Amino acid sequence: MRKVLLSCVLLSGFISAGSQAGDFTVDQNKERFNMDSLTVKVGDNISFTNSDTVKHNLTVVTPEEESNNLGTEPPGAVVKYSPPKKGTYDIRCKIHPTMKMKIKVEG
Ligand SMILES: [Cu+2]
Repeated sequence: MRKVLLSCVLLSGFISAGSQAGDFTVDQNKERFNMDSLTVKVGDNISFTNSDTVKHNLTVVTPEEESNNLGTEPPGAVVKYSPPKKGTYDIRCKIHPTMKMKIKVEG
């Protein structure tokens, strides 16, 4: 009986730790990302903040080369993205072609 209870406690601890998504923030300022690359896990949440005085328009290119336009982002806006699977994602701005960064997603 005690053994069963212990394994339930261990299992529930494992499940809650496993489902805890991380939160990351990438800033855009002076038409640049504040980092070249970021490593996250599947299901983590990434917030792209626009600290610029101009608008941006982020596009996520998935490991399968699919393009997801995250829409126009006015100054002060926050756009969120959560990568659905592992692999390397390219983040670009449709307005500023020099803005590029990579997100590496681990399983
Ligand atoms: Cu931009």
